Amino acid sequence: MVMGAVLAGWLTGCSGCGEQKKGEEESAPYEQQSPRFDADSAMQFVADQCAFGPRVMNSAAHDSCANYLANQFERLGAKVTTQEADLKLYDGTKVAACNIIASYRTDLPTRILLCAHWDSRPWADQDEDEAVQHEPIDGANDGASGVAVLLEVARQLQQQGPSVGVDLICFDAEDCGMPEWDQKDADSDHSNTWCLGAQYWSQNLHVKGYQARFGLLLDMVGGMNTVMRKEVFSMREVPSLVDRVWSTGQLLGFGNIFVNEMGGGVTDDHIQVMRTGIPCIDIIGSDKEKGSFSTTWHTQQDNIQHIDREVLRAVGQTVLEVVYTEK
Ligand code: AHN
Ligand code: ZN
Repeated sequence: MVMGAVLAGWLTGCSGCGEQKKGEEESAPYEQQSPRFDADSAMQFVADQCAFGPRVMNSAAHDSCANYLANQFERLGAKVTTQEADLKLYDGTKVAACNIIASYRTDLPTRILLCAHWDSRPWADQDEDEAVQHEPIDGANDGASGVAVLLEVARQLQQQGPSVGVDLICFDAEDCGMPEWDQKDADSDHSNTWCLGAQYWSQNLHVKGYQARFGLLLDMVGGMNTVMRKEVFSMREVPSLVDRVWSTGQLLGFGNIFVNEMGGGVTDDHIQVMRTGIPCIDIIGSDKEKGSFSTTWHTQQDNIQHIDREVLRAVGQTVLEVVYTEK
């Protein structure tokens, strides 16, 4: 079902009246190429991850979830590679990180990269309530949502093989960047304290000389009251890819989510992916009204109760359509 086309037909008065007025050209409705993205299934993948508890570095929940993700992707027919790394947080804390990579059609040299981070933030440093700021968060939106879309995409890739190779990467240790209370010098650049798993991957590719035609990063793609604004670095580096994804979303009827608005610039895993020469954009949710990240961002409110499956659907179906229209 293509909402945009139905609405366009209604506006020109041709829907339901049987016949098209003479001389009036109605553009053919967009014909979806991809299998149907199941938002209920994606929602279950969010719930499964959240059920482990916060997936923060060096926790039992983190290890259990790593096993879960590798097992799920294997069950879904992917070739799974795990990349383990001993990394250090901004304060010197040693952490055992694990990037999880699921590959389809490894026989094909032409590849597309889809990615998201799977760890959750160890601190709710944006929470109004100071008492809970040092507690870890569920990261239902910030973490689990992007990975849930990747898992549902994997389920579809298993059922209908794509005509290009697809690699799904779950990056670890994205979200342990320096918390507010340790940012004593507001001017100094803390950007390298984020995206540690992706930094490691960019310097230790899982396949020697790995390349992909392009990459799509999914971050906070399931929050309530969310829209996708065009991220600054994505627009600066690969505007044609941003245009393609946004216009695909709009053709599928998700113009309410993929809006023609600019957002801010975000220090995110796509910057690390681009260091390898792969053009990569960030599909990142922000608050419809606020213009910045969601009100639940890095708070204890980032839980399953604040996930909207229609946002998961909009992003998931759009990503699938981009994958299945790539020849
Ligand atoms: C910063 O706020 C520096 N980066 C945002 C990247 C991020 C954090 N995405 C999700 N959580
Ligand atoms: Zn975060």
